[in-house]
Amino acid sequence: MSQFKFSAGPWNVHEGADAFGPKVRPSIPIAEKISTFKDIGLDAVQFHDDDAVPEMNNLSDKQIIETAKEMKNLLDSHDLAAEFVAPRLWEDSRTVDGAFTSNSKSDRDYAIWRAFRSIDIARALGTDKIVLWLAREGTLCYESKDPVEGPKHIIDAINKMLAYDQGIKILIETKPNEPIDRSYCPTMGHAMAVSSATNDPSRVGGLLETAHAVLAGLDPASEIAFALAFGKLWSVHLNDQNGLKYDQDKTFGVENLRQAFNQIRVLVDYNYGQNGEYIGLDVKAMRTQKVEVSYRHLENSMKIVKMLEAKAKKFDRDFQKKCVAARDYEALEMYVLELLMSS
Ligand code: GLO
Ligand code: MG
Repeated sequence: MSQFKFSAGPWNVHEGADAFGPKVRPSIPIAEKISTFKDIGLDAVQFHDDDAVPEMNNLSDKQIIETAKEMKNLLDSHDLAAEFVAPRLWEDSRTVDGAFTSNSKSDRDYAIWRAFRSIDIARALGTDKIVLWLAREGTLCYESKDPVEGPKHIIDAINKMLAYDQGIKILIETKPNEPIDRSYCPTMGHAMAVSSATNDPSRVGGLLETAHAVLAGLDPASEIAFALAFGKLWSVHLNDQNGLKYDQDKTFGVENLRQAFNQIRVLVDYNYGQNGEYIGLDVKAMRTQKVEVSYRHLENSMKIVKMLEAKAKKFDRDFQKKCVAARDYEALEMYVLELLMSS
């Protein structure tokens, strides 16, 4: 029996378009995705604000909440929870040069409007978690922005969100680059620093995505552990990444099994999930995958998490202690590899 609950977002079942080619699979309506999420064993759905409320820029604040309530009814009918809502601050023409950190005051005001609406939508969906994936908060041309003001704008925006709703929690999803060249909040260490500079650090934590840590040249398990050390790991996006390329969002564990094992081991050891946290899967199917099997990457990721969870529970701590006492880390390393390769 797994200790974990799982979630994914509608964007994790997609049409396969990439920067160099068009869609290769038909679009699946969100209601069908949600129903299939339940069938494959997910417990919750992750949302961008406009996944829950399409065309929200054209709706009144009241209409936005009413539409979100319809989505809540759909979730309830499948006995699924909403994990979080993330304002989509990277597609509108007013976020071309960043959102909270745009050089334009009116663009920054739009970003705050979207952030507040995300909070309204989260409340209507029954969650208190807001994820900030700070996609365009940084620079394409280093000299174009004040690099000291950038992080301060992010802190100001978070303070406004904390004041707008005294109960919400903000999870900063860190990523070093893509689509922005240089991000103002690239790692978990940055997220923890930003958290401590806000008006209520107890409500500002982190979400660590495996691929993003790899893109930063960091070890995902250590990034997870760092946030755990601060009591601020409130979600994860498990996936995998083959080195320093574009953000691949591969099935969890397929590239670096030992690194995947150590992510799960630290989550198991520190009883991740005890406060209702989910294992979020931020994975994308390969472009070659046909539509009939376009959920397989999610099912495989869940299966790999559970298999590694079983391995983590089997991990022989007495043997580990002996190796540590003898400082025989070659023996410990071999034990880990044998554990992973044994049936
Ligand atoms: C992209 C991010 C993206 C976010 C999602 C929720 O690199 O991983 O998928 O996780 O927009 O914030
Ligand atoms: Mg992610």
